[in-house]
Amino acid sequence: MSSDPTNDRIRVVQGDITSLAVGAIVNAANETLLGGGGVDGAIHKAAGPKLMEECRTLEGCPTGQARITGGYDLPAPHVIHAVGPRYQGGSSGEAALLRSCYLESLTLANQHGIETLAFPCISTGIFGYPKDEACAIAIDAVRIFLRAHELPREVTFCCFDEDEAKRYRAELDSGGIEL
Ligand code: AR6
Repeated sequence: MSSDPTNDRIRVVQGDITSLAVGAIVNAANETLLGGGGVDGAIHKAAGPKLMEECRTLEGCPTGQARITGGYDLPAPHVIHAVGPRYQGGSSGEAALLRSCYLESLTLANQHGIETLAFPCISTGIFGYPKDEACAIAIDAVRIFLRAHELPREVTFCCFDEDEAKRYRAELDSGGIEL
């Protein structure tokens, strides 16, 4: 049973984030903002070369922060590029940096009047963040932000596979764990 009222504003879907017609999708980028593999590669491929042209003008982004661009050929009109931490064992500030990615992305969405925002599971692929911990941090950060802000109205966690989607649904239903 859900114990948190922000659950009404949080959705979990399984699939490819590049297909979502939301106000903005979040990219799990790296500090160069010049593309890569994983969801970053998929977003650049679907958005077309103009996204890279705009990213080149941004001159990178530090870990834990985010930058906004257009969405070009994507259904989403904006992309928020968040740079998650590489997992190095957990004692190098990774949790705070991951939390910061979510909060910075939400803040940018709020400042740009974006009503609906979709996140991938930042840092849990190539950057190796343990999935359970990353899920708990993501949900906790989103809940804290939504409690204090009307925008974005709705946040979607777009999980690439069904196991990840199950993890998010279970975490939402559990009402959160102690972090
Ligand atoms: N839609 C939704 N989720 C996806 C998609 C997709 N199309 N493709 C992959 N995922 P990753 P990171 C999931 O590796 O760990 C890049 O090279 C994937 O299953 O994309 O933050 C960047 O340039 C996983 O759950 O990002 C950076 O260098 C999640 O997205 C580095 O990888 C994140 O996996 C960032 O690594």
